[in-house]
Amino acid sequence: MQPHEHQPLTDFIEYSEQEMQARADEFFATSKRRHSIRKFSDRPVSIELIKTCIKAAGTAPSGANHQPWHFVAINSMDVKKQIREQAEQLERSFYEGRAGQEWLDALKPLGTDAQKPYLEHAPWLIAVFSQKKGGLHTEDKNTNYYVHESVGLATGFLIQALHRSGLATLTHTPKPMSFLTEICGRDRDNERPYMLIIAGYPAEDATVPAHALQKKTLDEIATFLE
Ligand code: IYR
Repeated sequence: MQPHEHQPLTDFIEYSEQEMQARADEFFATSKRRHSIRKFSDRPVSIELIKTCIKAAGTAPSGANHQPWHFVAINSMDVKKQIREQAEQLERSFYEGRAGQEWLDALKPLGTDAQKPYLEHAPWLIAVFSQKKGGLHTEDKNTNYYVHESVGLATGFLIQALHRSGLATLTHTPKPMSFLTEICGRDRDNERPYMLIIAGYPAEDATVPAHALQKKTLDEIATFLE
């Protein structure tokens, strides 16, 4: 198959309208059960599961199908420790002033602070990197398009894949995140750390902030022009 050729769509599945609604209902119910948690168990999770979730993330749509992302899945105790140390150092300066009062007030209902023990306790940290240059082939050095949008979509796919597999997740974006480039040994010229995803089983005493359970209504988030 030449790159410019098209092939028939053979894997689209058509459902009855009733089944479609049931599937949408089920997906909504499942998505509603995903909560960011900040207390993880150290119970191990197989690398195979993580690999499959990353493969699912890699199916996300992307600008010109360049797939401008790279995932570094970290289970090494030593690397997780380094990440925790560096992240906590940054978070301390964030909470001690860099954030500013408005941001600190916005975070109050979540109860977050500079302590990030989960960065060490959770079995897996997945560092997501975006790539400025690339292409369909890893070695390509063409311009990538809609990089933020593409990597955001892939990260969303990853979070859903992890959740649907039965893992709890948390997104983490320490600022600046450049220390992840060093620790993960990535190319500082072409790649930017995009987000850190923490994945594992929740600790027995994991909680969800009431604030995080308040989701906007459909009327608030959507408009229908019929
Ligand atoms: N990165 C910090 C602060 C933080 C910022 C936002 I916006 C959040 O939604 C949650 C936390 C931290 O992880 O504590």
